[in-house]
Amino acid sequence: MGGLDPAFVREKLKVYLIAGSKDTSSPLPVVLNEAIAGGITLFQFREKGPGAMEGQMKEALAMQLLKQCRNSGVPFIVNDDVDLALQIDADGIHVGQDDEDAAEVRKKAGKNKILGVSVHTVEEAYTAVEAGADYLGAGPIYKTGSKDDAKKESGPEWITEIRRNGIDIPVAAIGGINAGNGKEVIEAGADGLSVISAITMAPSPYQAAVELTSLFKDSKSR
Ligand code: TZP
Ligand code: MG
Repeated sequence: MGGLDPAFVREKLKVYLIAGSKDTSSPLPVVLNEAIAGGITLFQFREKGPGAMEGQMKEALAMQLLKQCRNSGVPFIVNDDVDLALQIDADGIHVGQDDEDAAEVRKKAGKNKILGVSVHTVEEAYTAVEAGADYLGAGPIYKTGSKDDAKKESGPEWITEIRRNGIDIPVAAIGGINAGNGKEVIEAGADGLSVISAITMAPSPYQAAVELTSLFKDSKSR
């Protein structure tokens, strides 16, 4: 288990926007502001893909987004880049199975940063819990156009399977999730919905965030 109160993490995972500068057509800070106004509860900076920013440009954008998040009480997570996360004192780090080992990241980050780990098998899930993850990222649940090397979609059954195996830590579902299918994912046992395109490609990121938020008002979330 991670270092943070699971109830706190569960609350924060609900509407979890993930984005980098290549995921939006308007500037990312503009989209983030709208999404924050619409009620997102967590943000992950995931600067990936062809033309992604690096070095000082990446750090400057991260600082700007971090400031927006801090001003509105939305925790700020950095994807994969542990050095950047520590450098700017982000609220957390998310790593995949091909990134730095989660137990190492936990050691470097200390107890107070949120640590998320992507998992695709029950074995990986147990290992992530053991490594000190605060939450698991589970997906792709549905087909996604936002990740080139995404595995085949699992359906909400993957969430059910995690729960059936007695893994009770907070889980954020990811991959092809939107306001139309999010409810069944919550009902399968997910604590939160991680989305890229449902918000970044929406005609109104504000409205998209409002609709995702509303799913938690009448769902049987845990
Ligand atoms: N990991 C698994 S699917 C995915 C990531 C980062 C992309 C999710 O993007 P979208 O647009 O919400 O399907
Ligand atoms: Mg990764």
